[in-house]
Parts: sequence; structure tokens; C-alpha cells
Amino acid sequence: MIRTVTSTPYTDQKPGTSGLRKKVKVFQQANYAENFVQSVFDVVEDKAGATLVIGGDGRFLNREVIQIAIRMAAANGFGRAIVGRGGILSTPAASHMIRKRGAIGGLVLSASHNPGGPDEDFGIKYNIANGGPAPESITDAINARTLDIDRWLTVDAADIDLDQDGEVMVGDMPVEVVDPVEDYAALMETLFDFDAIRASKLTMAFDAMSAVTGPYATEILERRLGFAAGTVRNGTPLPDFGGHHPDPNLVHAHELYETMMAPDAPDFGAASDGDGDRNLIIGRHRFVTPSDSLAMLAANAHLAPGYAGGLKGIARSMPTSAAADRVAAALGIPAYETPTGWKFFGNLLDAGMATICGEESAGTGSDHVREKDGLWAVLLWLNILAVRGESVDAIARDHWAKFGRNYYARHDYEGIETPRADALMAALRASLATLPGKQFGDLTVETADEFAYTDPTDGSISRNQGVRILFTGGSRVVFRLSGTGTTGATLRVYLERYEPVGGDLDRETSDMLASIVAAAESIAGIAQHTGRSAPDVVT
Ligand code: VG1
Ligand code: CO
Repeated sequence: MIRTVTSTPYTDQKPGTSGLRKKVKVFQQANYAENFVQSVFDVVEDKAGATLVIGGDGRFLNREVIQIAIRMAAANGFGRAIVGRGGILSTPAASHMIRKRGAIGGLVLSASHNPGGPDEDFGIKYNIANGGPAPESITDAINARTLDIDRWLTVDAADIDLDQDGEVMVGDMPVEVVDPVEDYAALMETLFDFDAIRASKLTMAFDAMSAVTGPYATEILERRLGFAAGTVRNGTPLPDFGGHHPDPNLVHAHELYETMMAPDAPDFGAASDGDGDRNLIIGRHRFVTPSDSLAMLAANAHLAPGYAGGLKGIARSMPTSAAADRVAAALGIPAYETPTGWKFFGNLLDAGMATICGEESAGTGSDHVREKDGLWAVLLWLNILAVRGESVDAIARDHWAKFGRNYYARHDYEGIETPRADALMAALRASLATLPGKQFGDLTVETADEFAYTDPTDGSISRNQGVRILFTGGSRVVFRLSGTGTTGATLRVYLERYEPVGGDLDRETSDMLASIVAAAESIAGIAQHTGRSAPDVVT
């Protein structure tokens, strides 16, 4: 029996960079999650009889919203729901499941790198039939629907047992509870040379940050690849991630960093985020920036069986360093520059224009799914290390010697009052026309603009994607406001300096970027607008 529940709109359900993210308390308001899920379902065409994948990163509220979504899917006429056991599906595993099972789409319940728990964050993201995040045309339609929604549909049915594999009926809809790891692990075995990695006898430390990758990493790294028990740390997904931010950067994964800088460090260290789509790579005594990791993976991908045929193209988000562009040029393949967020890579991957994509925020992935994929990046690195028989440090130095080095850092100013952050961006925009030719220390502005992207496959245009100031010689600073936060505004300042082949290739990043940091302050007046003299997080 389908039941219609009367509701009224919430005005704050606009998806950001990656889905709708709010405080748990916001999601706990009457009809809040239901309104959003119904708005998604109202926008999905041809859902009658179609398959829907549902899973999440295990954070607080995950199981409750999954039960709600299952009943609503049944009432909205879906033909089948596939749910990860325990409510668990990493973002890349959900993407693969949608593709493998021919689903019409999926709900991924996650706020990714944001903290979890009763007073922290929750999120809902909708992925389409290609397995990727819904593009802006669809998220805009969902948002429009949330503003005039007046009812949601459900069936009267009890919660299902999420911990029991198998099939049960909810209303007229079969619900399959499946192993969240099996299909994903099998996919990884098709891409990488597991025998070579096993034979390499490399040692490693993997920090799952008490988030969703624990079960995936334990199965793949410890069981299938034979890494020692204990290689995976913090391997049990916890609803509050143990009270930490499941954000794999040098601030939140500092224990891993310390392990990797110690005299007895293993060969390779890595971490992933809340929903398993990001990766942090630290070799023994060598941190690799995510932008460099993208470039190095692209340059060496042909060493792994899944990429032996070469790459079709490389795509990166605009704030990501240009290191990958130099690899694309050397390989004679196209390089694409997209706005921040994985949803912009989907069309390029579907069209066969790009094979590998990446973002400075520790996201890398390929055309094997339509999301970024943390463990995929770890396995590709391991495959490369096994084949080359060299350390991460040696591979990094070799890369810079060939391509030059893009020194890079991101400075985040978190929890700024939104009007102040908006004022900073407005002043910056207003000054753009006056900047070219201006001198800041040893830097001269070449061009200054606000990034807009025209999708080469469908011609859709996305504007206001960040302010970029390019200096002569390939250095630059980019300013944008985060679209994933839940309190106030976060200003991200992306700093990059290119040092050519033969230059200073092994210096401290902070020294190399000092003049760009100073220029960023003069150009944007960060201290004056935000009242902050230093960033909260440097990655
Ligand atoms: C951030 C990152 C962006 C990433 C997004 C989702 O967005 O900068 O590169 O795609 O998070 O990642 P923003 O708008 O806060 O800068 V995940 O792993 O949090 O889904
Ligand atoms: Co994530």
C-alpha cells in the first residue's frame, strides 16, 4: 500500500560540489531527508521497474536514512533496490555497482571528508546511470523540485535486516542486500597485476580513518595482496569516525605522516576519506602532493595491465596544478581543465576523451568507474612501484627531473562569516580587469579571470568556478569558496609555482611559495576581509 505524506518545502536543499550536505540535526527535522529523496525520485525519469543502488559511508544516520529510502523507492515504483550489507558502499564501489547491475542510478549517503556524529555532518548524493554524480542540469532540477514539493511517498513496511545478505520484499519491490566489497575487489583485480605487487614484498601502512575503506582495504591489501596483518589501521567504519575528520591530508592524517617520516618507515603509506574516493600518498620519507600524484600516475599508468594500451587524455580540475598537463603534452594526448567536482569528468570519460582524472583535493580516478577512487590510486601506485622496483622518492625525483616541478599548496580559511567571504570574492572580481601587468614582489600578473567551463561534449556552460590569477612563468594563485561545508564559508586559496627542469627541484614547498602567498594577500586582502592572519589548514 502506497502512502502519501503531506509535506512543505525547505528552502536550503541546494546540492553543492558533491550532493546535499548539512548538519545531522538539520537532516533530523521532520520530512527533511524525505523531501530531498522524493525530489530526487520526482526528477528521475523512467524509474518504473528500474534498479536503484543504495549505500553510504557508515556515518551517523546512515542506516536510518537507508531504511527510509528503501520504503520510498518501493512506493515510487522502482523495480529493485540493491543495498550494501551494513548500509556500506564506498563511493567508487557504488559507482561500479550502478554500472555493473545496469541500475538507473544510486543514492550515496555520505558527507565524505566532513566529520560525522550526532552534532556533525550528513549528506545525500544522487548518481546517474553512468555511475557518476548527477550533472548540474539534474542537481538544479532536484533543487527546483525541493522548492515546491508538497508530498512524499512511502509504503508501510518494517525496517529490513541490513546485516543479512539475500533478498527480501518491501512492498512490491525486491531488496537485495549484497557484499559491498566483492564486485569492487574483483574489478581491481582486472586492472592491476596483483601477482607482481605480492611478489614485490613492499611494506605499507594504510589509514582507513575509521571510515568506509576499512573493509575494502582489509580484503584487498591484507587478504588478496598478502600485506601483513595490521597494515590497515583504523579499519572499522565508525559512525563518528572515532571523533576525527576522515580527511586524508597532512593535518588530519598526521599519524600516518609521522609513521612515514620515521627512520623505520614502511615503503609506502596511504589514507582514504569518509566515503573512500580520496587518497593520500606518502612514500617513505616523501610526501607526494595530490596534483603530483595525478601526474606521476598518468606518466606511469601504462605499467599496469589495465592501462597498458595507453591513455586517451588526462583531465584535472582547474585548481589542480598543471603538472598533469606536462605529462599529457609529453604523451601527445589532450589535457582538459574542468571546474572543481567529479561531476564534470563524467562526460569526458563517457565520451572516451579522458582515461585518468584528478583533483588537488586528493581525488584521482579513471574510466573504470565514474567517481574518484581512493584504493584504485593506492593500487596503481603499488603496481608502479612493483614494476619499477624504485622508491616513491626516486620516482618523484625522476619525474621532476623530466618535467620540472609544480610546487603546490592549498590554504583553507574555514568557518568565515558568509557575508565577509562573499565580500572578499566580490572585491576580487571587481579588481580583475586592473590586475594584468601589475607587479607583486618578483611576480608579474599575466592574466586574471573568473573560470568558466564549456563542456566539450554537450556545450553546457558552468560559470563562476573560481578566480584565477596567472603570473608570468607558470605560477598562479586561485581563489574559490568551498561548496561542501556546512557552517559559514570556507575560502580556499590554491598556490602554485612552476620550477623548470634544471631549476631548484628539491626545496621546501613553503619557501618556494612564500612570494605567491604574499601576492595572494596583497591581491585579495585576506586578513582585512576575514580577520584571519593565517590559514586553518594547509595541505
Ligand atoms: C571539495 C574539493 C573538491 C572535491 C569535493 C568533493 O570541494 O575541493 O575537489 O571534488 O570536495 O570531494 P569544495 O567545494 O569544498 O572545494 V568528497 O571526497 O568530499 O566527495
Ligand atoms: Co570523498
